[in-house]
Amino acid sequence: QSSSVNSIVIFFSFKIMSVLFFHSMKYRPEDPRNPNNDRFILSKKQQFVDVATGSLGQGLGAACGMAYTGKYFDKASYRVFCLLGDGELSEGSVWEAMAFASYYQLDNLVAILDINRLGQSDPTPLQHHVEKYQRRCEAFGWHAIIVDGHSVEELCKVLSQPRHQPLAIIAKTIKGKGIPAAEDKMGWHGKPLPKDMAEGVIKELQSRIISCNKRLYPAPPNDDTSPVSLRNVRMPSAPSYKPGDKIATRKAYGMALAKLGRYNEHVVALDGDTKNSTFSELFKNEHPNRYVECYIAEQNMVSMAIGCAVRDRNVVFASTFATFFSRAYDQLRMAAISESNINLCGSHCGVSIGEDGPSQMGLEDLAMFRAIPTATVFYPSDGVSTEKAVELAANTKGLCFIRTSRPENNIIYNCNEDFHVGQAKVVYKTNDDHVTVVGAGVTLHEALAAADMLKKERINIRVIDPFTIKPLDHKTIIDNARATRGRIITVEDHYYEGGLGEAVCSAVVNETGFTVHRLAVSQVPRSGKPQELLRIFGIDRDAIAQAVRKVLSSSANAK
Ligand SMILES: Cc1ncc(C[n+]2csc(CCOP(=O)(O)OP(=O)(O)O)c2C)c(N)n1
Ligand SMILES: *[C@@H]1O[C@H](CO)[C@@H](O)[C@H](O)[C@H]1NC(C)=O
Ligand SMILES: *[C@@H]1O[C@H](CO)[C@@H](O)[C@H](O)[C@H]1NC(C)=O
Repeated sequence: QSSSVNSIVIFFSFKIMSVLFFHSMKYRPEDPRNPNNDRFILSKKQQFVDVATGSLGQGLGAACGMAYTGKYFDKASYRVFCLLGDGELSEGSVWEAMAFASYYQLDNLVAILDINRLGQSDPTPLQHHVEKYQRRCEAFGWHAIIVDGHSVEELCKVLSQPRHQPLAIIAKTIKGKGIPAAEDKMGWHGKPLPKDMAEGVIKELQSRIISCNKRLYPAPPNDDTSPVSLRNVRMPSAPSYKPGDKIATRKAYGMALAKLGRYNEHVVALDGDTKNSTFSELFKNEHPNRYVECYIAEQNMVSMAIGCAVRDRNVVFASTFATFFSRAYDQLRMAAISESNINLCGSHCGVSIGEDGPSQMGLEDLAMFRAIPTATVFYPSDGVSTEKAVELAANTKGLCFIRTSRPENNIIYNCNEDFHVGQAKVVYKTNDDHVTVVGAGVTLHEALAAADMLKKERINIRVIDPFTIKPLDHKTIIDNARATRGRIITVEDHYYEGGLGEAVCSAVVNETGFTVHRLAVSQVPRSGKPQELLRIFGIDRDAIAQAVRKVLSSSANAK
């Protein structure tokens, strides 16, 4: 039963798929992931080959990543074919990808638009007006050809043409063709045919297969894609910061990425017109051929990253302001489903960016990335740990997010300090501490300043830098907090929901006698000076010192 249902679903794009797989594509059928093979992306639903689809509108962006890699990084002859539905052409992300492909002249990319007139609950807005699709594609810089999507001859012919531009094949089709009861009719989307109807259709299909005794073999690909090894992408030397140096972690990110790229030729960087804010421009300056400007199209940038990382061709780092990854959250969620290995750097986190105001502040990004099962979330607090985060991210599977800050802060670590994913650092301690404070990024520095202030009042606190928020080092936090009678204060430049404080709460949920007091941003902020905003939102040194005093006086009262 289930195999017959699959056959019928495939049947809807039967001719297009057959022509691609038995006429146009070059590949080794016994080795589907061979780097020389042409790529195929079934954007219009179903899990297939390199990237998971199903959330519509994302396939062409991933296809752009594969085509860009083929043309500019691998410099190989494989081609990329992407089959799209007409329903998903209402997604803006498709048109971000269309603009990208023509700007970068991805002449190794073919998009086949299956114009079957029907979506899920309604006909598509343009129905069968194929000439309107053609004009749109042409306006985006593509060569666009209309064909009868049920004509094998027409499909073969158009797919054989030489190309100098990305090619859009606008295939006019009838949804459910060959099944009289379902042909061109609403109400059949995603539904299996009833058993008797399915049997009839399968019989009809089989009769056609039997009548053809010619065997079809795909053409083998050219073996012109060099093997790549992405194992052990290392920095050849330790960071070279000096105690007393001040640097913003966003700048340390750019310096670290440029350094990593110096010794590893498959490291590539993407950015969305923010390179002089995220400092990915330091990578671009040194490695211009391995930098891809994705312009202000963050959804496409994330899909591009996924496409570039496919088949382990590149170690990809994509950067923008942390907050702008929120508009690509669906792409990030799908990256997890695709088991994609991509690295993202979000700069300008929190209110500490200052004057640029709330629209530019990343205040939800920890919540967003923590919720993704395959994600590792780095939140480095100085130049040394940022460089280590970049190196670790390059070697960590899944989706890695590095959260960077705008203000300049002191170097706090020794250059030979060892860092690991899931390993926190105790950055300040005495043998008589009363409260454990967990901070990261700018708030770690505020916590250190609070420790100095409180020392004058003879109150000692312990300060912990989690380094990774996910996975969080439960053991270090619990062991140290136990030494401060279970008293914990968390302080973060992020909204309360889903951030550092909630991560620490869930780490200690089973401990008895622990209390967690959280400091975070509770309202939509405004523009202001960084230090002013830290004070107004209660996450600066004074707020931390005050919280420590309060925790101590309330536990004294409780006795
Ligand atoms: C979604 C998003 N991505 C990136 C940015 C960062 N950013 C702010 S202004 C700007 C350039 C905008 O250029 P344009 O639209 O031409 O504006 P104009 O030159 O007229 O100021 C960028 C990339 C942003 N604010 N929003
Ligand atoms: C980025 O570069 C542009 C062009 O040189 C400049 O106008 C802009 O101020 C720079 N932005 C930042 C944040 O430095
Ligand atoms: C808390 O205890 C429950 C029940 O034993 C366990 O499943 C869970 O993993 C524990 N959580 C943590 C964070 O230790």
